[in-house]
Amino acid sequence: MSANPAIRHDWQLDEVQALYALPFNDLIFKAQTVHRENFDPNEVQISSLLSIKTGSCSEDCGYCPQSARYDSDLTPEALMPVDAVLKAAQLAKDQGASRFCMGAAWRQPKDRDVERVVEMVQGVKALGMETCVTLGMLTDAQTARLKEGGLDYYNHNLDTSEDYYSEVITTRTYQDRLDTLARVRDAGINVCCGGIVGMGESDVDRANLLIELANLPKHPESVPVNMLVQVEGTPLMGTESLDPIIFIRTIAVARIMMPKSRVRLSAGRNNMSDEMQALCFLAGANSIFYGDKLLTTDNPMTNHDLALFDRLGVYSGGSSYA
Ligand code: SAM
Ligand code: DTB
Ligand code: SF4
Repeated sequence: MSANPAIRHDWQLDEVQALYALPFNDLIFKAQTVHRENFDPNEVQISSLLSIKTGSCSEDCGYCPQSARYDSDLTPEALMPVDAVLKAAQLAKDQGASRFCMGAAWRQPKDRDVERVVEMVQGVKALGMETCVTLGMLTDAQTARLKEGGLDYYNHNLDTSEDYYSEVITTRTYQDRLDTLARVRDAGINVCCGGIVGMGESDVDRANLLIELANLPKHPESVPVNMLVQVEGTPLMGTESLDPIIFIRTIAVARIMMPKSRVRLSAGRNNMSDEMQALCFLAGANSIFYGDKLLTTDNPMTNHDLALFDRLGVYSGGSSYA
């Protein structure tokens, strides 16, 4: 348990529901107050994503265009060569990203894949950027190898509540995800863990996802909050879209529950207005995925994001865990 009483790991459903139910202005005020106590309120950290291995994934995640089981219009690509990855990282750096996140469509990597990823991590670090990878489930030895290779962050999402999880994914369990997260944490790698909303889950599921995240032994240093990107061919295509106000409330509640974590406004920004994103920053989001592409789907153009930052007086900054 943390020595800081503001950092809690004992959140209960009724109190999280009470936060969600606050009048919007009261909730945003509370979240912004917590935000200002812990961060520079006008600073947003920016991470760029690259899909280093695309498609043909054996898992059945119902939201994901990269699953081999669904007929999305995607061209699979083998693991990229290291030099091509470093070129993309340099471009992301030149555009202003401080962290480079490399994602692979694997259930779990092979040991030889991890060796190639370690080369990528070392090359990206040499460019002066922070590194993050998301490769699926890991063994103890693979986790240790990534730590030894200098990896800064590992992204592995819980995606939704434990109850709703089996509606979305059947090929690996919630416990599998918790086990990987524990391995990453125990190896001393920073944890990036969040979820997706807008998958047809209930209010209780959203509250329970945030409870799972906040009640981990240590809060994830980064918490990506993704709005489902609906992709043709995936089972979740056609899901009723989530009220944007509930999305903003989710950001605010995450900020209150995990006061020192970077809350990242993640997938789905391409379908959000500038005004909605401004409200997300007001609610405590202080990180984005930046660059014209997420992994396989579109993200806002970099010049649009830079113009938005300018209009909001927001600047990009460091990513240290307060
Ligand atoms: N294959 C690895 C895994 O699943 O752990 C790493 C890559 S996977 C694409 C990383 C995360 O992207 C998923 O856990 C999910 O949260 C998010 N994601 C994937 N497709 C998405 C979509 N259509 N909309 C929103 N988030 C999505
Ligand atoms: C995360 O939480 N969101 C990112 C990153 N971690 C790897 C991925 C979003 C993917 C959106 C769908 C796509 O572009 O394929
Ligand atoms: Fe595979 Fe990851 Fe997509 Fe699931 S989310 S299908 S594990 S790439």
